[in-house]
Amino acid sequence: MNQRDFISYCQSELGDAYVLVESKDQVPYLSDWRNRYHGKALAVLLPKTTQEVAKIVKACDQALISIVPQGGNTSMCGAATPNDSGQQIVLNLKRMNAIREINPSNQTMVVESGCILQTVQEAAKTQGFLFPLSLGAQGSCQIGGNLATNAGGTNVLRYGNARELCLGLEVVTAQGEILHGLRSLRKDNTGFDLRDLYIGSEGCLGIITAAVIKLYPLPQTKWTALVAVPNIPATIELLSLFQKRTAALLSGFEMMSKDSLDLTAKQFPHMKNPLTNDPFYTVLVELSDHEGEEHARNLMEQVLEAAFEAGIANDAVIASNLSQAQSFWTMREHITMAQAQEGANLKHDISLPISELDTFITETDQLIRDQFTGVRIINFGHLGDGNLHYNIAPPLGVNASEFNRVHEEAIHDVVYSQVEKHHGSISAEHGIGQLKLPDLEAHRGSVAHQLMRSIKTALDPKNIMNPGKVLP
Ligand code: FAD
Ligand code: 2HG
Ligand code: ZN
Repeated sequence: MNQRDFISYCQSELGDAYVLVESKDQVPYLSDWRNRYHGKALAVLLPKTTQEVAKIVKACDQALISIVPQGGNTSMCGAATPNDSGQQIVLNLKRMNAIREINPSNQTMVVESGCILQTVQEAAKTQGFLFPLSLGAQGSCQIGGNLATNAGGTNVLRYGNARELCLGLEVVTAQGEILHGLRSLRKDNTGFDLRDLYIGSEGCLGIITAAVIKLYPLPQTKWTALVAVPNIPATIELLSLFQKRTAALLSGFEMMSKDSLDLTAKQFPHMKNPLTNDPFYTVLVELSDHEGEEHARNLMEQVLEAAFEAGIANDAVIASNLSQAQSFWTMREHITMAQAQEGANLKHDISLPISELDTFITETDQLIRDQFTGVRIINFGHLGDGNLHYNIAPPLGVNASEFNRVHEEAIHDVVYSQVEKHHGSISAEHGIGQLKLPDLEAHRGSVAHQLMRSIKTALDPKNIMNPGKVLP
């Protein structure tokens, strides 16, 4: 099948309206969220059913056309952007957005991969359930993209990341076969775990078309506080204190440095930190509870009191209503938007053993400040998971693209060697995509890298699934 026959075939299978071949129609699908990568596509395809996806993949397999699966296109590492050859197709799942089933007694939901995360959360809520995956991009990212990246977010310390929230998958393999794995089982040791292979595979092994996801009882109350903390050791002690005293009630523990909140207030002046005296670090703590209002509120007050006594907190404000709690979260989630508005920046989505966080930050801050005078370290993240977003913005007044062109590699080298030294990961939750592809082998080691390669070759021998991402 040549390319022209391929396009005609897609048009006959999907309908002309869902095969975008004009450049003007393709624009939203060809660049990444951070505007770092720009590609071209033979066509952007918008299938509606699993059978349509299977037919397209079979045709791609025959015609040797490579496929870039795409969800909400919110990847932070260029994972869903085609290359600039114009020979790849983008297969965007947004029309596959049905909620196939909500099963209250099994506490599961079957969703198609193109469902927007927020829609999934809302559908669960209407039945009295919580779907806990929660991230700043939830209004546009899709559940298929979340599973393909094993997304994390702000609820991981209580409920786990996307992998832990998924029981089964329906996948179209690289040969266009349908793997019917929508099993709603909490125990299932029947051979190798295929589901876990596809989760986190960033579109390089197959296309996730539907998933069985786990639901949880909706908490009756949530209490949210902002806490001023003098330094990182105090932040870690505060985390331990909350873990000991509130156990499973602790559902959020986010850290924001002074510089990250200053930047957010600069770009969004109505999002000022309500804590006065410019704390060095501000922690957002959330407790989720299934008992009456008083229970978690009392716990929050008691733990904060203990924290003041121990000298690990200087100040705190407990949200008095839902809208104030929401404003705390909005401020936290706008750090990324503030950075984007300020200009291009260098991101490091890293994780470390919590016991290493203090030395990592002290040493790395020093190294970066010594070697790159005037840069701004925008450090924030999911501290409860040991996950930092250790981002570097150029010095004020300096052209960002020029600065990054000259210094990007050297800055990554400093941060990533520190990550190695402290036994961390160079990608906690955003994935590898094309951004971190050159760093993966050195980081994971040649044996792990070769095993990944063997898996890729076994499942996608013609290398048509998202080539150029994750593995070279
Ligand atoms: P896309 O960006 O479209 O694709 C991502 C990868 O998945 C690509 O490799 C793509 O090929 C593959 N893919 C997509 N759909 C499928 C499918 N159906 N089958 C197979 N492969 C597929 N991430 C976090 O983990 N935690 C956060 O807190 C977080 N916050 C964010 C905040 C903002 C403001 C933004 C812009 C991004 C954030 N992200 C975060 C990153 C991003 O939102 C997540 O990686 C998300 O899971 C990607 O979903 P998506 O639907 O946009 O996928
Ligand atoms: C978050 O936690 C996201 O807000 C984005 O993972 C992080 O902008 C970033 O670096
Ligand atoms: Zn994050």
